[in-house]
Amino acid sequence: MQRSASFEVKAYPELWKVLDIDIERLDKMRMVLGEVYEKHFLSQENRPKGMAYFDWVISEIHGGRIKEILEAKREGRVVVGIFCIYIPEEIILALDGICIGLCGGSPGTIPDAEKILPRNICPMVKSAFGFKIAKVCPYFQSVDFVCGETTCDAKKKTWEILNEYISTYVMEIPQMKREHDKRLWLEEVKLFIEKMESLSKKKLTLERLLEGIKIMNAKRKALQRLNNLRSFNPALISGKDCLLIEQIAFYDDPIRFTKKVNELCDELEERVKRGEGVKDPQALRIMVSGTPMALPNWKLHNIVESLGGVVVNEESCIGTRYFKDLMPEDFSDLESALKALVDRYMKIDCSCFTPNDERVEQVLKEYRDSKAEGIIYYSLAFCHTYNIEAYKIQKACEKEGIPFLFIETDYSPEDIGQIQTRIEAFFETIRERRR
Ligand code: BJ8
Repeated sequence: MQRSASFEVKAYPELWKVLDIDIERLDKMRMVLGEVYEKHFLSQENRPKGMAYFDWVISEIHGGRIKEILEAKREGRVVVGIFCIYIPEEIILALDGICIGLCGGSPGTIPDAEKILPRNICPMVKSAFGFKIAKVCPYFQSVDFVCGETTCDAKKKTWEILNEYISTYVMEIPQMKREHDKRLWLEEVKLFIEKMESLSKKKLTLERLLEGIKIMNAKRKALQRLNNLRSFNPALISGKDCLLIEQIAFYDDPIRFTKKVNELCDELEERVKRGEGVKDPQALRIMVSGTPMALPNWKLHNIVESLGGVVVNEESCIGTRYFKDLMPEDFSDLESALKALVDRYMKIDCSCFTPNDERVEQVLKEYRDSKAEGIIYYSLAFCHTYNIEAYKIQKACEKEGIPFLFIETDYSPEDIGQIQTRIEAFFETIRERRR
């Protein structure tokens, strides 16, 4: 193994061998991750002490958590890889399963994917697919199956090819929210339950489902609590650290994760009392809205915060869209619990739906709640639905007098300079309004 940076993402060559990983390549990737992490995260001043746990998760990302997952598999638990927050985690947990987010946020595996997939599709899809075919993701190598969905064309057609590498189940997500779309989604949820029941050899009961609901509600409440604390000025925690936590939410054990997020929130509440923060009270407060940023995509946050701003909210699936809605916890029968679950998931305002007007309202609400001073709309290249929906969000922002900047980008570092220049000009506009 090569010498590592002083922040070490630990190597697990023996474990990687068992998982049929390209060891040499993953070893190089973990070195790069360690260096980038040290540079962008550990260099921040006055970070809350509670971030030490999340640093530890990153240091163990290629092994520690994998060991836990493999141990759980030995106990008969089913491990499911997902790419979308529409996949009902409550059901996976209710049947004792483990849910792992596999969206790709690294440019490193895109050339692998482009040997098979077209170049002009979403980088998130290419990155994830590349991780599988290059055998450099211990999570992809550990899951029992992956559950894809039909949210966008890039994903939907990629699943057909991904199935050649790993068992790929697909849930059909309706693209409208009429009553018969909800019925279709309920049927899809029931088919998914059958799939999980046959693999786990367990039967879904109301009691089990309530357990899953309670775990997810607690996790989502902790993330809501953290997000609410971002409305204070001076900022108690950087946007980068919050994004990192939102990304880790898709890998970590949910009960431990919830406990650690709540401990961090306790610490941040103490900071409120002391009036202590991590940024200058004059730092420009920016809300990000749009496509999800999967680990280790920290590009936009790095730029915003290196220019003296602070990101105070992510209206995104790796962000508020994941945790804004909870489930009721009182049901008398399984069928009504499943109907409520369908209603809860149908509130997710992904741009793959038409119409999707509730997202406009949600963006404005989050802007007000986070006390942001401007919105950066972030769209991954070739994500047509988010890209097109920017028009409506921009129009609503103009009507409300909210400074708005649209950025379409991918994972390559090539446009960083150009994005920096545009954000600097955007900051100037916001400063003008302050004067
Ligand atoms: S509920 S946002 S997680 S689909 S992969 S749609 S970025 S082109 S991720 Fe998503 Fe579910 Fe919707 Fe959320 Fe666009 Fe890329 Fe498609 Fe994407």
